[in-house]
Amino acid sequence: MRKPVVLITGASGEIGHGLIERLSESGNHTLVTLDVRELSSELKGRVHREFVGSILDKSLLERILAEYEVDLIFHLAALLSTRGEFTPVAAHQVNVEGTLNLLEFAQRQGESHGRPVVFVYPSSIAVYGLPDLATKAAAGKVQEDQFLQPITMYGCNKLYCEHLGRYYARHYRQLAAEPRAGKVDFRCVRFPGLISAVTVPSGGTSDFAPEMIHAAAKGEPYACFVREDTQIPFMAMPDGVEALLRLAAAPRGNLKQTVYNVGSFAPTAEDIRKLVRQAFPSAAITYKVDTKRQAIVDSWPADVDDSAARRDWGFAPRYDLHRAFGEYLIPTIRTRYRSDSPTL
Ligand code: AKB
Repeated sequence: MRKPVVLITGASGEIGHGLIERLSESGNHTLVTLDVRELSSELKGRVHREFVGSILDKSLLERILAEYEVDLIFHLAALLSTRGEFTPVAAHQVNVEGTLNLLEFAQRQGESHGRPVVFVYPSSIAVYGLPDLATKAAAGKVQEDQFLQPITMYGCNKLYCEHLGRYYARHYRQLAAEPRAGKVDFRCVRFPGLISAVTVPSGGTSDFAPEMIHAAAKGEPYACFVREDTQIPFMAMPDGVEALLRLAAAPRGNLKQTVYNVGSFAPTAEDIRKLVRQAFPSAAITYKVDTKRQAIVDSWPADVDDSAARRDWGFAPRYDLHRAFGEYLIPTIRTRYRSDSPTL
């Protein structure tokens, strides 16, 4: 008999780290992970089985399909927006072909055990593309269906995969003699920039905020690559993980849409710098604008309207900007970089 498990792809990344901690603490789930990078030694002990390999490797997915019965997938593997601009074809392969492989995997799982597979997919504010700063300022909190003209490969990939997920959930093989849709229960959140106190991001364009905080805690100078008035939404990692878990657990009937915005606070780069300097008064933070990365961040909304997520599945972030700094980021980061704590 195949074992029932939760599958997490991209498990070694920032979200995977927090998600594995939370799921393993609950003790209710058997976790199977898939990532090209090995899990940290701390996470290894928390999962039932770790597959080191690519989501593009179909024979590896076949093995997982043959051995395990999967009811819930968190498909986190992705190449982010900055990295994707250096390697757009690789980004498309991982972000689109990889997601297609996982959706097909979920479809086959659902067909084999007869239950819909809940497929939780983190999309991103990168799906938005506001044409200029005046439009961005006037738009304020954007809704799910506005300004969907992304300017990055990553944003295009995420937007397309939102549609692919909807296709698998509702219209898969619609002309076949026996309809097969309904085996993939696709649920998507559009994340803002995520800020973790325990991991440092890489390859994203919202990375200026977490990089600034971690550099200050390490006593290193930081040159912020966007202007001080730059504004996009952010969220503390525990709220991001909680959002994924809540969306996964929501009764199907409550979900009126497949894609939901989520957000917590929307500071400018200068707001973040001020809070970092309050916590680390000697932090040397300057601005050295990278006009190309700036253009990407300028195309993302200043904030998102997440009222649908609050209404349909009770999204309620714990941390606003001040609580995120005061109760999560600064205390945790101070401990993390104490000279006697182990490096991650
Ligand atoms: C990135 O910067 O690419 C990501 C994102 C906003 O999805 N952090």
